[in-house]
Amino acid sequence: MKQTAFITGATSGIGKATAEIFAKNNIRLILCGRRKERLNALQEELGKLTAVTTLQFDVRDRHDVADQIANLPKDFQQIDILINNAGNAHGLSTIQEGNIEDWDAMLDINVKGLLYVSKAIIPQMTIRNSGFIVNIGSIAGKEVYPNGNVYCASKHAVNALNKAMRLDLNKHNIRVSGIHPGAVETAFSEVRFKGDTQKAANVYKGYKALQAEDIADIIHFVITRPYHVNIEDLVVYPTAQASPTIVNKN
Ligand code: NDP
Ligand code: 8X3
Repeated sequence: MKQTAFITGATSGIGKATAEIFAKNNIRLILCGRRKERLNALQEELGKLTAVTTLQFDVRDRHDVADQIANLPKDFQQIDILINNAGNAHGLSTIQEGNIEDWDAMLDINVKGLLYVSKAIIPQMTIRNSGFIVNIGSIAGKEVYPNGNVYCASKHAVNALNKAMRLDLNKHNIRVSGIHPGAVETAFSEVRFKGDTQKAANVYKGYKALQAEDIADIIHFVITRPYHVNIEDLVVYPTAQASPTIVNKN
């Protein structure tokens, strides 16, 4: 039987590339994001390869998240794979100069949003005693770097929640995997630097950063291992990057 995957942050970057590789491999898709026109375009394109439905919500709105997931079309109600990917960094500054709205956004989206979506989906997995959850963390969830403070804290929380899910869901045969990428060339830096495209482009200049497709490929590998195999934690760097702050640039 075909599996159904629920992907948050499917409108861009890693989430979109994951939707594309899943579609090519006949996985049915529930694609989520705030940008409706992008969701429509994906439904049109990937709908040629697999069954696709979309949900437009902000992961911060827990009532909307719960309502929309509870009211999925009947043939999309069973979710086999959850990809908790929606997230971003907002700002890059010292703790003393940090912007409180940015802190709220990162904690509300990256941590609480992930929890709201998980809370709406995990119970059906525990009833069936099967399911797969992939949490997209970051190297920022493994190491703290200067000026990364609250983004790093949010991703450390994702790392902790990944471990917590693995422990609590163990008796339900639910597989849980955390993937922690280094620099991936997506809209991530544009969001972090609030639309400053020059500053964003500099992050990926002088070396070959990871591409969204590299991470999507790894996610697909992780979810297609035999049932008895659970890849619990993966840290993925570009070859040129040795730590959050050490990048071998030309
Ligand atoms: P993108 O900016 O390309 O994608 C972010 C996605 O998250 C978009 O689809 C966006 O959709 C969605 N999103 C953001 N905020 C919300 C919200 N409030 N509600 C619902 N959806 C939201 O970045 P990436 O693909 O790079 O990021 C994906 C994940 O990977 C994030 O969790 C990020 O922290 C993580 N990551 C990224 C790295 C990188 O270097 N790029 C490295 C390590 C981890 P929309 O705007 O339509 O809502
Ligand atoms: C994104 C990678 O190093 O900018 O999570 O935090 S980093």
